[in-house]
Amino acid sequence: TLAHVLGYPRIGARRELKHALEAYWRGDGDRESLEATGRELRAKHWQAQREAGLDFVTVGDFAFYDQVLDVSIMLGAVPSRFEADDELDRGAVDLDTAFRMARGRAPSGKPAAACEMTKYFDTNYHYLVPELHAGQTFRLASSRLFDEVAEARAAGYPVKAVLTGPLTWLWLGKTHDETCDRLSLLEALLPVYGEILARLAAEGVEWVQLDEPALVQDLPLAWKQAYEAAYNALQSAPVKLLVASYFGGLGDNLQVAVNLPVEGLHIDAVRAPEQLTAVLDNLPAYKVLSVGVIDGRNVWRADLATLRERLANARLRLGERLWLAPSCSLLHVPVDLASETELDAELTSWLAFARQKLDETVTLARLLDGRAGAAERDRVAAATAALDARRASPRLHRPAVAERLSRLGEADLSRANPYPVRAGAQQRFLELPLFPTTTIGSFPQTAEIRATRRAYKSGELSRETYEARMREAIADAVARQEALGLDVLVHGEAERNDMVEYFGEQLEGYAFTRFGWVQSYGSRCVKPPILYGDVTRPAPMTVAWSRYAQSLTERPMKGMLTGPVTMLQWAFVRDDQPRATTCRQIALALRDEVADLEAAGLPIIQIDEPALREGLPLRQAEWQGYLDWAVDSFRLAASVADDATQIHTHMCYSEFNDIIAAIAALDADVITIETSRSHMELLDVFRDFAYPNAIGPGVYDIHSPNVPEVEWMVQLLERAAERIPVERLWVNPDCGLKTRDWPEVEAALERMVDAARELRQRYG
Ligand code: THG
Ligand code: ZN
Repeated sequence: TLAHVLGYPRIGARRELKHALEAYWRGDGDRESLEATGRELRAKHWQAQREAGLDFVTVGDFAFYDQVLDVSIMLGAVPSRFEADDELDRGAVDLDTAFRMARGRAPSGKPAAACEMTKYFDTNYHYLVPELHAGQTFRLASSRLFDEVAEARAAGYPVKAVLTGPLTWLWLGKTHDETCDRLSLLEALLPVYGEILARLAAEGVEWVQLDEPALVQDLPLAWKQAYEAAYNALQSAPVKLLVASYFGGLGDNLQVAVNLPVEGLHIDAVRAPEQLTAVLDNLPAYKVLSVGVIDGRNVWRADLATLRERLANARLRLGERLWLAPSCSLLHVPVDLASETELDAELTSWLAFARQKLDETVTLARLLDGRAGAAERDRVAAATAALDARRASPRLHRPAVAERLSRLGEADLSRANPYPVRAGAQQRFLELPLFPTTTIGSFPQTAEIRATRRAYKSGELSRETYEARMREAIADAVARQEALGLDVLVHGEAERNDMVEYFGEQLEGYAFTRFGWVQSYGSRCVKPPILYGDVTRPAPMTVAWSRYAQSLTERPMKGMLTGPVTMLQWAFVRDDQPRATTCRQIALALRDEVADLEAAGLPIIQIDEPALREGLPLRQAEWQGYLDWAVDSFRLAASVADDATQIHTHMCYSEFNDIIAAIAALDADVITIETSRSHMELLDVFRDFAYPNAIGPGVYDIHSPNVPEVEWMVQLLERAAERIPVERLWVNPDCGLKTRDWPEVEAALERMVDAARELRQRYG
């Protein structure tokens, strides 16, 4: 049984890639030292794979920014606004072009619209969306992959190359012109894929993995047929192809997938264990089946003894044609558990990060082959003992939590009165003008604020000094907002590292790591907390900061919380109970925080749910089940508030069409959303649905450093007013401001307040 991985994390155990990239972008380090860091990281990762005993090293999973972007570049799919004059002549696209596409710079150095970035399937990883247009041509425009193959071969490693397959690459792309169907570009694309495969063969590669996770989604008929046609066209390539599906089951695409004219298929047997039998029953006799059995999306240690039993039949039926791997690329888990010297020993024994998952994969392969020695047997025994201990651990269960959940009824999920009644009570108390102005919550995280937090965490700064400094930052933010004339203020979140990690650190049932970074996009990483046990809130989490902020002003202050779905979605979640149950537990903890904020005198409480939409299952048939518990969880957290307390929520994606009913069912009094880039056309769905509550459509794009014009924002709000009654419109930026700096924030907000005043005159 051959053991391999679909991909390995590339940031490095100490985020070496992040540091090298940011140094290069700052101008502190040349291209050669960046390339050297890349080579060192690849060498380390291949060595880890071989040390663990994998049969191949995987080449092509490395990328300086994003692996989908690298495929776009290899295919020559570079939008013209990024193309340097001499690039076409040179024939190869430069790494700096890739960075310009990702970061939004023209070759001249002037700003250019960056390529759109969006979530990769249902992960928290963002890829750069391929920009497609009618009549597009493709060409082999980068030799990076071949160079990396040569690098691995020179080091003596057996190589399996990987890149995104042609259908999934098109599936992930977007055309801006409605008349252009992405699929129409396939014919032009395939010859370049053919060329890539031939070049890989010439470099001595036997196996090429083509990632096709689109196979686990609902595909239109034309796409299913295109799979067949595309792989027929690639059949003559002088390499063996392994088509990799992951993140779910093949479902109605199973026949298409098993019958593709390729030498191997990878399936995800973690998310969809039930499909193993069906695939075995349908797999042509010549084909390799790579079974993804080690969880590539979570951090729990694998139950090797149980997996061995589950796979015995597959081994019997497939013999040498069975391969083993983690379910998907290990990009989505932290690098190495061995770095976590401060995590308690018991919890550590329940976990496996990328490096440990290599060992698990190899051990299982050896067990199935009957070539397990003492080392493998020890590993199995250790895993069994740790998992038995985990199941029996009193740290997992807090009976009071289950009991409290079981006592909840419908009444606990609803506010006392419907929105119109609440809105009246709130207005009597808040006395806000028409078109009230506010911001989303965070203000610039200055270098000083970050340094203060680091110094406090490392013990250099006392708690008293730290808290005093944070109070200064809050007072500063409040003073600036008063001077700007904003109507509803925020404290600015200086004390928060990340909107999920901050709460995770204060809740029981969560653990957090020191080096458990996972790439989010480019050089940016997040450190998802590990949700291992029943969730409780030992003490209020935000009340002291919010109360202090409110004490500084007569104007209403918003208390700021991260919602239960986002807390779940951006964490590594326990796998021993339904996610819905875990989400409700988080919601209960937040419910207590809402009650405490209200009691502390905060008249408005915002519960952010930016991850609500990305939590949608990859198959539409499962959407409603998810939305039901997701909405219930939000309502459970929010509905403890009095009628007169105004509940806000914020979401920062822009596709509401699919889920507008669920958004309305949240029953937040005010929702702030990202709309500026669509010229308010996104509000059409709210109008058509007759969305009943108040909306703050973002009036400027905070991702751009440009300061918006007053007249521009006035026009946007007039367009909004054509769709939403003015009594229910708010005025705000389209997202939090923590990544910006103060001068541009103040300049933009000043104009935003002017725009609101102008509108009050027109509509007042
Ligand atoms: N938190 C978490 N997940 C997220 C976001 C978040 N996913 C979606 C979106 N926001 C991703 N955006 C970012 C933006 C900035 C950073 C990470 C993800 C970032 N990270 C710091 C870095 O890499 O240097 C580390 C942060 C820290 O010091 O804790 O800047 O907001 N969970
Ligand atoms: Zn946002």
